Amino acid sequence: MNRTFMYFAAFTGMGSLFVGMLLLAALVLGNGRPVVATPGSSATEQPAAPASGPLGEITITAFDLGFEPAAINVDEPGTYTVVFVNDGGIYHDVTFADGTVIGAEGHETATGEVAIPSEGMTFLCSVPGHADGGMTGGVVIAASGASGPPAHEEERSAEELRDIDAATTSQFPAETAGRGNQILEPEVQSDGTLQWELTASVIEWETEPGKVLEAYAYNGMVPGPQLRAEVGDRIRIILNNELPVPTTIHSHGLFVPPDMDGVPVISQPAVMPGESFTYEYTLRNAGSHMYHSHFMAEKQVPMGLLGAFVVTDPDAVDEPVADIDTTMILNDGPLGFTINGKGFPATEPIVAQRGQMIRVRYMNEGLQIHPMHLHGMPQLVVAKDGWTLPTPHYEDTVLVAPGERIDVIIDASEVGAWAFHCHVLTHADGPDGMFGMVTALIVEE
Ligand SMILES: [Cu+2]
Repeated sequence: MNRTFMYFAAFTGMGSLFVGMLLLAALVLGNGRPVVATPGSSATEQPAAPASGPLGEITITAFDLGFEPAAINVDEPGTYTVVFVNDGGIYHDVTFADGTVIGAEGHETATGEVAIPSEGMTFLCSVPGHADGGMTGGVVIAASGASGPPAHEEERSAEELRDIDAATTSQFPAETAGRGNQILEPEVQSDGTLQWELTASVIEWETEPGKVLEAYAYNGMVPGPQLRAEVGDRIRIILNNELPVPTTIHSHGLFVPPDMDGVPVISQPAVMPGESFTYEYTLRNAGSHMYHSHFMAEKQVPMGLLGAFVVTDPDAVDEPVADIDTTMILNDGPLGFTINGKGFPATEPIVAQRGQMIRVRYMNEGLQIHPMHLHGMPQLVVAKDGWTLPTPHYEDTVLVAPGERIDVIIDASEVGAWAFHCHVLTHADGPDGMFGMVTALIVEE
C-alpha cells in the first residue's frame, strides 16, 4: 500500500493546518491562568487534597466540541473551585480522571470542586463521542515540570505538531482486526425465500490500530453484514439474541407489515437474551435502506447493531449506471466517529480507475449530522432515503442527517488521491491530526 500513501501524503498538510488553527485560537483566546486565591469559606473536606479549602478558581468553557482552555496550569496541588461554562448548544460535562463530574445543559454554567493531585489530572466530556471529538484536556501543576497529563498543542513545537500528524496519516490505510459491512449471501429456501440469520452478541472491535472497544455486533462485525435483494423477493431474517439485554430489528426505509416493524410493544415483544425472532416479508420498495436495533436504540445502534439493506429493482428504468457500488455507513458514539465501523487511519479508501462511475450509498446510523466532503470531484446526488430524485444535482459537501440515506454518483475523472471526510472538522481532525471520519478516493490512471 506504499503507493496509496504516496498519493495520500500530498494532503497530509490538512491536519497540520487545522492543528495550527487550533494553536492560534488557543493563543488568542487563552485568558491567562485564571487561578485566584480566595478564602475557603464554602470549603468541603476533600481527603485527597492537602489543603482543606479551595486554593483558587478554575474556569473551563465548553463548546461543541472542545474545552477552552484545554490545558490549564495551577501553581500547587489541592482543591479548586471549578466554574464550568457551557457555551455549547447541548449538554456537556467535565469529567476529571478521579471521577469528579460537573455537567451543564447548553448555555448554562455549573460550579463544583475538584482536588488536583501533584501529578496533575486529565479531564474529558463523558457524553459518548465528545472526547473523541476533541473534548479532552488536563490540569498540570506549574511547579512540577514535565510530569502530568500528555502535552497539549500549546506545548508542542511546530516540528512536533507536523510529526504527530504525519505519524497517523502515514499509516493509512492501517490494518485492524475485523471488517464490517461484508455482504452476506442468503440461503435460498425451497420456496424461493431468501433467508439470513443474524446473531447479536457482545464483541471486542478494533476501530483504529490498537483501539479495541466493547461493541454490540451482528455476526461478529460492525457494521453488521450487508443484505442485498431485489424488489419482489420474499425475505426472512432470523434474529438470535446472544446479548445480555433485549433487542429487536427494525428494517429502516422498507415497506413491511406492522408486526415486522421491530418496535417493542407496538409491533412485537422485545427479544430477550437467548431468544430468537423471525422477520419475514416481501420486499416492495427498492433503494439504499438499513436495518438496526430498535430497543434502547440510542445505545445499541451506536454500539454497532446496524447494517445496510440494499434493495435493487431489475425493472427500474431510471437507475444510474455505476462501475463501483459501495456503501459508506456513518456512525458516532462509544466507538468513535467511524466510516463502516473504522476510524482513520483504519478506514478503507475507495480505489477506482479514471473514468469509472462510483455509486456511494451514504447511511447515517449515528446521532449527529455528517456533511461528507470529497476533494477534487463533485458528487451527483441521485437518491434520498431510497427514492430516486427526479432531478439529480451536484454537491461537493453532502449532508447526511441521522437516519438518512443519500446516494451519489462520482465520475472518477481526476487522477490522484483525494481526501474524503466529514466536514464537521472535530469529526475528522484533532490535536493529534486526522482521525475518525476521514478516508480517501484514489483514482488511478
Ligand atoms: Cu461528522
